[in-house]
Amino acid sequence: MKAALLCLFAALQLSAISPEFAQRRDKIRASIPNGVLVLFGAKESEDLHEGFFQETNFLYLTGWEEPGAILVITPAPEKDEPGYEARTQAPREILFLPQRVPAQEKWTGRKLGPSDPSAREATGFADVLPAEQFEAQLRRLLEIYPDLYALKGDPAAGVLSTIAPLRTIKDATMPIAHLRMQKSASEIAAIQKATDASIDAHRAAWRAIAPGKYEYQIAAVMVGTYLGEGCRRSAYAPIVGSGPNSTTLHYSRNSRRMDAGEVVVMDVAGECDDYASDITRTIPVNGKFSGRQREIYDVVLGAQKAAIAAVKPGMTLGRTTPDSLYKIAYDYINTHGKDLHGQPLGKYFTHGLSHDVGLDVHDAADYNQPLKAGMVITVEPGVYIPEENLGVRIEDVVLVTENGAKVLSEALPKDPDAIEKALAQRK
Ligand SMILES: [Mn+2]
Repeated sequence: MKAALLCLFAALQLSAISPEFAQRRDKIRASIPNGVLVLFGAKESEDLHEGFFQETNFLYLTGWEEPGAILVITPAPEKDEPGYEARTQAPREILFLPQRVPAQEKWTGRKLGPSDPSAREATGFADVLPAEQFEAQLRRLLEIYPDLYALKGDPAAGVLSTIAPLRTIKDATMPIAHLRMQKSASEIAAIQKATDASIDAHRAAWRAIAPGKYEYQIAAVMVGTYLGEGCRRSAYAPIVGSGPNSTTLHYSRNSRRMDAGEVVVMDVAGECDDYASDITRTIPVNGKFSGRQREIYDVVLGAQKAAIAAVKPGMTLGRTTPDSLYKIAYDYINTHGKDLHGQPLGKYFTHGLSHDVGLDVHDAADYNQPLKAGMVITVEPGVYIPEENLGVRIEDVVLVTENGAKVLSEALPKDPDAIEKALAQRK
């Protein structure tokens, strides 16, 4: 049954020739009036820690997963604009591919070259040219279009100021982010696949956890689970923080021995078919929350439930924006429970409530924009009290719908009784 499901999901992964990528390029065209958009794909790296992974904006617009490519897009010409005739004749999009390097291919495999007869069919681009023609083609297009768009901060984009030193380079990050924020059905399916594999990882961790075990042993079980289900890598460095480490937000050494009486925060998820998930649970190492641990846990859970109940189009993620989900969670935490000095707990909620999730775990986003149906965000309040060696974070992946929220990670229990019940079933 499970194998059949995995096959079904694998079939959902889009290849470059899916019309969805061409549709995304059509949409971005409307955001670059008078300009040429240039995006550089990732290059093959000498760093052996990871295999090749495409730059995510490039991947979003092309689906192309081979190194060293360059994407150029021009806007659709509008009648009455200057140079209309020349603009109608310019290509709307070009994919530049590097020439094949047989010596390199011995190491990392056969690539598609620009003169390969199947280049157009395999990429979904009508114009596929050799990368060495990029400069000449760009210069030609810049005679027709005054503006140049690229990703600000991309080191590869530095070459653009050499080719066109007098052009102002406009930042394409936000126009692309506005598209990336709105997930399609196939993107939501990929996030769900990553989420389901990550839920299995958390369940496996719960079975493995016991006083005397080390954090890395739990991390190993979790990573092994989602890699075994077809995820290609972790969506971020796994965080397994017990006792005092539960209060460090991005603790990732995972080197400590866990003891009875402590909680362990597990913020661990996989990336499958290029899409991330992001899930956190906090559980008692010995299977039972202490009274104080449960007190703090219930505050965080109450805040998370209040924020999820309020998710709907129009709400915001900022700390001070109107209709803020963060404020709902913060106010709940600050009015429930106390620290050891009788002070409210708001000051122990030391990070944001939410971020977008997609190709990147902290996905491209414009946090000044209110939520819309089709966005996928986390809801992850936390309370971290170093003085008590007690940190609690609960994080779910949530799809914004027209009517509210669909919690994609709902199948993983978070009610404290349900967690204790699951832990009681360990051998
Ligand atoms: Mn997160």
